[in-house]
Amino acid sequence: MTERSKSGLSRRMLLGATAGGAAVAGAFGGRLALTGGAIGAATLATGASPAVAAEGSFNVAPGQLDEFYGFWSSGQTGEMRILGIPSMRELMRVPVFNRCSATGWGQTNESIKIMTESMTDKTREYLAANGKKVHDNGDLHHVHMSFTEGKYDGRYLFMNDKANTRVARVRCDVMKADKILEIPNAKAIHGMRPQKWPRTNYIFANGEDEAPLVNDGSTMKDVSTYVNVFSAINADEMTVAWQVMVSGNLDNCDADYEGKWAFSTSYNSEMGMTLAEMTAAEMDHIVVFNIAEIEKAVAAGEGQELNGVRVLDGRKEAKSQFTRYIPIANNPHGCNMAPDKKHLCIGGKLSPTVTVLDVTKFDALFAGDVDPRSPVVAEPELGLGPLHTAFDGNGNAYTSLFLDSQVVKWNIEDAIRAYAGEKVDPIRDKVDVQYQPGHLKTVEGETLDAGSKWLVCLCKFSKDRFLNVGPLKPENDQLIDISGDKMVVVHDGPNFAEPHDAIAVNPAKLGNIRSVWDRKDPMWADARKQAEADGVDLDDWQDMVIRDKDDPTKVRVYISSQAPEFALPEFTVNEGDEVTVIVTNLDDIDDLTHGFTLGNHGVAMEVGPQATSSITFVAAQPGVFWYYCQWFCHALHMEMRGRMFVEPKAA
Ligand code: K7E
Ligand code: CUA
Ligand code: CA
Repeated sequence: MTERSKSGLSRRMLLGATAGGAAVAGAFGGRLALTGGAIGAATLATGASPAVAAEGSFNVAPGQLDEFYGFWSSGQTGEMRILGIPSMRELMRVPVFNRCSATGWGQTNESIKIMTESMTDKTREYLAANGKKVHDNGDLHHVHMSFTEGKYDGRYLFMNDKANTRVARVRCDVMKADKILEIPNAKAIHGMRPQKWPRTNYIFANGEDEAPLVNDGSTMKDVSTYVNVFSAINADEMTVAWQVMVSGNLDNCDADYEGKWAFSTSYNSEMGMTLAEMTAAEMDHIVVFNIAEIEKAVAAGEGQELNGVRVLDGRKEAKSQFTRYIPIANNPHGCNMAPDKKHLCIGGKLSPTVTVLDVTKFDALFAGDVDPRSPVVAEPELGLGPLHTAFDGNGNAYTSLFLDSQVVKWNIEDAIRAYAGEKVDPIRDKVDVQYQPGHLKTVEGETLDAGSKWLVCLCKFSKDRFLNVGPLKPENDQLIDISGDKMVVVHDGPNFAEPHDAIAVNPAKLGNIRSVWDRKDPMWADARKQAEADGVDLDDWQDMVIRDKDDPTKVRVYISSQAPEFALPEFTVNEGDEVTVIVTNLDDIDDLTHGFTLGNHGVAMEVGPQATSSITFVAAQPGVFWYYCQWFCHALHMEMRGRMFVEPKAA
């Protein structure tokens, strides 16, 4: 029955096979098969029928606004999404690591600058060798907001790209990315969290894949030369502040409420290269990073400088004051700091437990020779495949059970009492979700403002929940009402590949969101400088074509737009010219976006109210080409168009 892979471990075992046998499957007791109809049957049997679901209440009628913002990752789509909670309506998509047909992200000069200015030289050379400027993809797992004193402050959102080892920042005032940083030395940024206290000075970023630190081919198969790298990013400047080498890979991370620690889970303390090797040990670990000790060493110039970054050695054998390793049952995943400022919850994944650590006991770990497990204050057995944990404001935790396809609500203090030997059951409730949940989030649950009304649960499989759309199915982001004693699933939200994580934020924290751009926005500072050099006033009516004095094959076309007209109904260039079209939207009305699409040239961009956007291409084909505004802006939007004439080269 089981499909054995080369490693001898079957995929179905890890996903919860019905057949036992191997140690892993045995540990799970494998209740649900992923394939076949077992999930649906199990769910019906436990009574999650539509009648039950209808008990939960939420109603966001047409025209009504949602209570909360949801900021969603999109995994391999590479963008950030904004949803409304509780309606789960998708409000906006914000391209970040991906390229976007609608907005021209990855095409406009402004976005290319953001995507490339903090790229390593190696990547720039690699892309150039492949005829590209930017990567076409990203894998965005985690979106988190900047903090001030343990609470969201509405300034920025930060997010990782596992695929190309990047961290990006999105400005909350305009909901556009303004910095994309490629992290040198590390590989595959996965877990990523902002420092919570006193403010987000750092973004902590885990390197998931291990590799030689100087990865130039001089050593490749000798695994003993591999390291994993933990990075701290200066969140204001979006530069790498420092890095620490660690033993074992790094999965998820979080930070405390005192600004003293960061911590990361490691599922591969074995430093294994195959599945069997990565799951071989009884225990893996979490790594605790001592921020003050690291900062001191960085200031003193300890360690080595590599690709412009100070790298310290925090590996086990280095026995440094930078790190401590706390053994945790095999292959942990989630890493979530509770809003009680004290407890850190580690999802067991292959173990049915969540390990609760008291972070106030971490000082002792660094002070002397104590049992590395001494900060463990509870280890409740919650169900199969615990991944991530969310928190409400009342001392309860909510853990996703991947294999059981459930969310379990449990009480942290009761779990601590049970661990100390008292006869209490910390589990308060369990609810079936559809199916195989990963991250889950309460409103502002990773902050001191944790809410107790909604829980969003991001399920990896939707299976039978929606009309069949072909072999590729949507994910299922479910909304759970947690305001009562019983959790109630109240909404299914199909979602495209592939939300890993989300946060929910009170709109009161986002009072700075603009509807119209500031004409002086730094986003198009380069275009403004160029316009000044060209004697063009970027804030006034523009309808000029300027040929570069030094390089006559370069042409700049300045076009202002005001609904429903482009200032230039036509312009002429020569075949082979490098043309830069700079469009400024002079409309200053809420919701009045224009666009510029040039027919048969693959050229398109969004130009928001009061914004300037520019795009550069080579006019390689002679003839007449229409450009048009692709954003419906006016009753005469169709008429908002013009012609580019490309004069043929003299034969
Ligand atoms: Cu946050 Cu999906 Cu990258 Cu867990 S990870 S599920
Ligand atoms: Cu301007 Cu459509
Ligand atoms: Ca392991």
